[in-house]
Amino acid sequence: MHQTVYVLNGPNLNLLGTREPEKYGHATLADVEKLVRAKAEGFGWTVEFRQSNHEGEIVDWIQEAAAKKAVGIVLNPAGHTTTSVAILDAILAVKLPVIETHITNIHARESFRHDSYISKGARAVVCGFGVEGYALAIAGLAAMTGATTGATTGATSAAAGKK
Ligand code: CA2
Repeated sequence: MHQTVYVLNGPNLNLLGTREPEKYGHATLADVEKLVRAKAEGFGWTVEFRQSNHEGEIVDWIQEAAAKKAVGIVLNPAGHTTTSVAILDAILAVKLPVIETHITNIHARESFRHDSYISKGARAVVCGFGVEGYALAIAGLAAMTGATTGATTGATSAAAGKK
């Protein structure tokens, strides 16, 4: 059965590619979704890709990911990064591996962006690689959960003589 990775995006990331391209690049969130699906497919994973401007909705999705036994979560908490005890508490409660991902290098930006609450619960952090960071986060999650490439379908696994 396919495992699922949740890729969750916080406030204003729906604007990606349409505003401030000098900071966030020209790729849209739909482009990021395509990139993530292609990367995750290589590990035999399906993707729940979502964006919300509402903190509580992100908390609900983190709990949903655990209830559905997701393999892990790639999370760009955006503007909630340095404020959200609620998202941190959800991460700590569910015990799923969370890869905190930022498009920009938050440490090279204003000091108020540096001290992430989310990092206190995340298993790893990716930042500064542009939207390619999402694909790196998927690859990192695969490495830490022992997923292998090539196991894309039951048919190919069966052909290789595996269960
Ligand atoms: O670098 C990142 O991915 C951030 O999480 C982006 C957040 C920012 O608050 C964090 O410090 C770093 C901002 C997301 C807003 O997204 C926009 C995208 C395009 C245009 C305007 C906003």
